[in-house]
Amino acid sequence: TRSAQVAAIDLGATSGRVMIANISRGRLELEQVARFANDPVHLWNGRRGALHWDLPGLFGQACAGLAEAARRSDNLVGIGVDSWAVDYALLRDGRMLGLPHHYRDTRTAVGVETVHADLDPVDLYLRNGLQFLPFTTLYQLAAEKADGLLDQADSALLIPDLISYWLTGNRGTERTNASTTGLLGVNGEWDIALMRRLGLPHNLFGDLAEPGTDRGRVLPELSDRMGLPGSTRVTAVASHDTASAVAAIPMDADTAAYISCGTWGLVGVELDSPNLTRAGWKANFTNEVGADGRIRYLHNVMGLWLLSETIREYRRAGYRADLGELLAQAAEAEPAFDVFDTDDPRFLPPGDMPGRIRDWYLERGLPAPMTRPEMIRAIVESLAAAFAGSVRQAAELTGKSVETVHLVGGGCQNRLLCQLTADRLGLPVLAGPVEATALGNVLITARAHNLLDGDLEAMRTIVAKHFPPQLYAPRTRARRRTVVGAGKAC
Ligand code: LFR
Repeated sequence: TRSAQVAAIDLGATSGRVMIANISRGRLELEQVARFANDPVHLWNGRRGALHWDLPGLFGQACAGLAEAARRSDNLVGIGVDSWAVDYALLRDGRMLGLPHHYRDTRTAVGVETVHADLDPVDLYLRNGLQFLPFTTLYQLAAEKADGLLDQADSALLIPDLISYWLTGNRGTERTNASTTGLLGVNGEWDIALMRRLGLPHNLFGDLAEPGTDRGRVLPELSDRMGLPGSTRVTAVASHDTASAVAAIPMDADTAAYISCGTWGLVGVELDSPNLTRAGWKANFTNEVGADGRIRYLHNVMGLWLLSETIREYRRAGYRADLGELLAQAAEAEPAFDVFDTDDPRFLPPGDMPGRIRDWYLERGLPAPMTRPEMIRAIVESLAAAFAGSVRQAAELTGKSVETVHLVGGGCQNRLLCQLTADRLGLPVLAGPVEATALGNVLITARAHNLLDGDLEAMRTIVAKHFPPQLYAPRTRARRRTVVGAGKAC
């Protein structure tokens, strides 16, 4: 049979990329055709400067990437789109009403207040199974309502669904990403009663689509402009980036935990059904929907955001800060500082990260990292401690006996982070693939086009064969005892 290609548009909070996978007889090759920065924009809204995503800019970059994909392929049959979760565009009569807000915009505080005034957080957890994150869609919508913006909209689309809509003219709400809105019940259906209770329109998002659902052909005027074959179709993949990443982790879900580490570090295990316990609620573990109906039982750890914001701040202050160099120096530095609590909400918004981290130590009368290598070391140590702590919690909360930990995404290139995570857990860390998200994306599209068949395990076997992970063996077992609760000091 002739080989075929599928393209992935993978939008992360820090950067986006377009990849193509070449697939023939169970062989899979992945090639990056475009990579671009995702720089949020501040727009004055009459009262304050609000943080938004530049969606038209991202769409333009994605289309340029698809045009390049078309040039580099001879049989491009499908396209899938994934992105970060929770954010959405409001539309009226098919037109976007203003730029989508960034989940790190501070307006959500109002939403949290109004929702929790009406609903006990435990009741909410029992309905939607989600950990508390102040930017979950339902809080954003509540803030939007308070602003009077919701009245103008007749529908909403999550970010990957918006890109798919702009590509095809067809709408739908893909299930894995819908599960991050807080409006989907643990039974898998929209929670209409919850929407009514919160005063939200119950038909904002429309019908749910499973990963693998056809979204139709690319609009002819667009596909001509990009030089795509007229037959190229768009598939709804597991469009929440973390769902795509987890789908492509070459793991044995019975004995492995995972860390999907990019801007965020998503740490947990895979389950067959939601796990709703008071202990899980307290530990802030979420039940998000994965590919093929699996449950991603995980906790959001702050992730590489701490590093990227720190580097940004150093550069703003005029230093030539190179992450690679600083990491090499950090690896040599003594781990002389306590780990800080990476979950502290002060680290959520953009800003002076090294200053905030230093404050965290000083407020407790603890010695604070002062030099740049010391700061980077403290961040990586604290992330590793938080990762290890969440792996241990995931195991305790589910009764799984975790034997290995898979670390995928950009963070798997950070050798210090992988090693320290292995050391803190006393368990082997299997690092890679770095492009797990794009792989999960193309695998679902390829399966929808019958280029591959099989269940999630079969797809994971393909990943393991073509992208063998790198082993980080724990260097010591002595530190194991320090793991419990590490990184969660307050
Ligand atoms: C990772 C991610 C997380 C989600 C956060 C915000 O990119 O999608 O899973 O909690 O971004 O959407």
